This record gives sequence, C-alpha cells and structure tokens, in this order.
Amino acid sequence: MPRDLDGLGISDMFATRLKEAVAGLGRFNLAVFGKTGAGKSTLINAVFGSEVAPTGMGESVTRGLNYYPHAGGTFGLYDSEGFETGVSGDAILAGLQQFVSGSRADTADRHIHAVWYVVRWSDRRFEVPQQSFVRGLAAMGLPVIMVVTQVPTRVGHGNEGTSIHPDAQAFAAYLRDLNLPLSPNNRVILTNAQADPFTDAAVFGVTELLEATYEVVPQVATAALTAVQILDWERKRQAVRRIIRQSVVVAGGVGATPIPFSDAAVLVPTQVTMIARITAAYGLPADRSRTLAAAAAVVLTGGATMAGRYLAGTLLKFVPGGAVAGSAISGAVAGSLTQAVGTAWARVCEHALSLPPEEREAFLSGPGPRDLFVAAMKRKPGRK
Ligand SMILES: Nc1nc2c(ncn2[C@@H]2O[C@H](COP(=O)(O)OP(=O)(O)OP(=O)(O)O)[C@@H](O)[C@H]2O)c(=O)[nH]1
Ligand SMILES: [Mg+2]
Repeated sequence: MPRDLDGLGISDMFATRLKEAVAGLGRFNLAVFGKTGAGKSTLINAVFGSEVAPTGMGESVTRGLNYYPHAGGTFGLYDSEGFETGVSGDAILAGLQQFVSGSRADTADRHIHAVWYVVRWSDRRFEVPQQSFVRGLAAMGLPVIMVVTQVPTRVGHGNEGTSIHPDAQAFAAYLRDLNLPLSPNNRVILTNAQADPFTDAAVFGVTELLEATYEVVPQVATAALTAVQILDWERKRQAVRRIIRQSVVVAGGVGATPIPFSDAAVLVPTQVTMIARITAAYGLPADRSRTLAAAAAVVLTGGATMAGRYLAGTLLKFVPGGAVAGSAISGAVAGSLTQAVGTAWARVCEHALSLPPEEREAFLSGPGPRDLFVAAMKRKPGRK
C-alpha cells in the first residue's frame, strides 16, 4: 500500500512483528521413510498442504536423505526419496546415527521430532531389513510412527458403514505382532491420503496420524506443528484464543489511565503485535507477509478507526465502567476493543487459509480483508 495511507508505519511494523512471531513458534522437524511410491509425499500434502512439499534438491544430510527447510522456518522435512532398505538402508542409518548424535549438541532447530515410517498396504510384508531399520531409528531415541498407506475402503450400502479392506487390517495386526518399537503404544495407523472418485474411496486416517504425531513431539515443537498442519483447526483456534487473551491483558494496562478516543492509536502497537502473532499461529505463509502487512495496515488504520467509532456508540454502553463520559477509553474498553480486533482478524486469517493458494493471494491483496474485518467488527461482542 502507498506509504501515505499508512502514516503510522503499520505495514513495516507488522512485517517485523510477523517475522518475530514466526520465529517465536520454533520449528517442527519431521523425518519420513519408506519405499519409493509408498505415498510419503501424498501423506505430507494431506497433513501439511501442498505448499510444504519438498521442492528442489534440499540439503543432503546423509546418503539418501535430504533436509528441506520450509520457507517460513516453522517446518523442516527430512525426506528419503527413492529409499530402499538393505545396503542403502544401512548406509542411511549409519549416516543418520552420526547426524543425530552430532545434532544433539547442536542447535535444536535441526532435531528430528517425529518419524513416519510409511508402508504401502499392498506390500503385505515387512521384511527383516525394514524391521531392523525401524529398530535402528528407535535406538537413536526417535519416535517412529508406523503408517500404512493407500488402504482401500468399501462404501457401505444401506445400514452398512464404510469398511476397511480386511487384508489391510490383517497387515496392521501382523505389524503390531512384530513387536517393533512403534510410537505411540505400538499403534499402526491405516490411511488413505488421496480420494479416488472412481472407487468412491475417501480420505481417512490422516487426522489420526496427526494426533499420533502430537502425542510424540516434544513441547518445544508443538506450537510450530499447530501452525503448519492444516487438518486440526481447533488447535489453531485454541492457540489464537490464548494470544488474544494475553493481548487483552496488555491493552487493559495501556488503557488503565483513560485515554481520549482520538488517541486510540496508542493501542496500535499492541494490536499489531497481536494480529502478527495470530497470523503466525494460523500458519499463513510468512513469505506472503507483504500482502498480509498491507491488509493489516488497512484494517488497523481505516478499520480500527471505524471500529472505534462504532464502539463509541455501542460497546461503551455494555462495558461496565466504559461510559467514561463517552469520550475516553478505559482499561476495560481498551480490552474489549482489542478482543474485537483479534477476533475479527482471526476471521480474516481463517478465510484466507481456507482458500487455495492462488485465490488467497488475490484475496489478501484486494479489499477483501478490510471488508471481512469490518463486517466481523460490527457483530455484537460475544457473538461468534
Ligand atoms: N489412491 C491413493 N493413491 C495414493 C495414495 N498415496 C499415494 N498414492 C499414489 O501413489 C503414487 C506415489 O505416491 P507418492 O506420494 O509420490 O510416493 P512417495 O513415497 O513420495 O514416492 P518417492 O517420492 O518416489 O519416494 C502417486 O501416484 C500417488 O498418487 C493414497 O493414499 N491413495
Ligand atoms: Mg515423494
């Protein structure tokens, strides 16, 4: 946006705060192993979206294993493309062993937090070299989640529910009986990560895979996992509600001495920080920060001023102690205003996130965010 429309320098401030907020999430690193064609990339796309799929060569960690840091910095993927156990498996394991023990002392942002070992159901067998590979990973202290992919289902007729192919269930039982060191609790997760309109096969099991991943990842990586995954919106919302609550407390402090309405701009830094943190928590790509920053500037200048006027007429009547002569913002009102801004920005982020990448770009660089933000601000406080 043109600089003169943003006299407060909000878009620059937002870009800086967003970078800080993304960095504050930390990083989640996932390692994925399995034969070529097992469905590793398809699974990754189903859980994290196609935007995080590895592009280019990545960075070689050891023979057969590349590291792909996600542009935003919250996600890193160790991908073993074209991997087979046996001699090359042993080489990967040896290299990985060296890497894991080396990186333990190293910076935490390269640590492997979870491993998905991916097997196609139609393999029907899990050979000794594969078994020892899994044992080798676990011996390094890595939590290994066993995922069976491309599992066929049959759509039920009448009262019959959808059923999973019995051979895939038998395969899962066979895997559990191998007594491999599988996390969590020797679980084997059956999945189909790609719908097939020809057979009516639906996607299933990917949410269970994500939940199993949450069960094994250390606390330091969960905020990043929540931002980067695309399946569990409730976890994102919980993180965002926490951010809004914290910002409300800060804004309440700012407004502890009643401030004239015309000076509501003193709340802007708190709100910029808040909406930057909300944006990061939802996992909106930080490389779109220019369009996001422009949208943020529009809503926090035009939008918030409008919102302030609106609140002068309505909110002040509802908030206890809010009617300070109708011309000043008390701590309580500053808090309510911040709550409203946070909730409205969350709606903007959720809408942006629900769009395919191309449409998202168009939405963020147009009047959409402001319109949606203002509409959300006009809702009665407390209503969803
Ligand atoms: N129907 C169905 N097809 C799948 C599924 N997962 C993968 N496929 C198909 O299987 C093929 C291989 O899947 P990928 O995800 O590329 O496999 P990969 O493990 O990443 O393979 P490499 O990158 O070569 O190691 C693709 O044609 C996918 O469309 C699934 O869950 N269901
Ligand atoms: Mg692949």
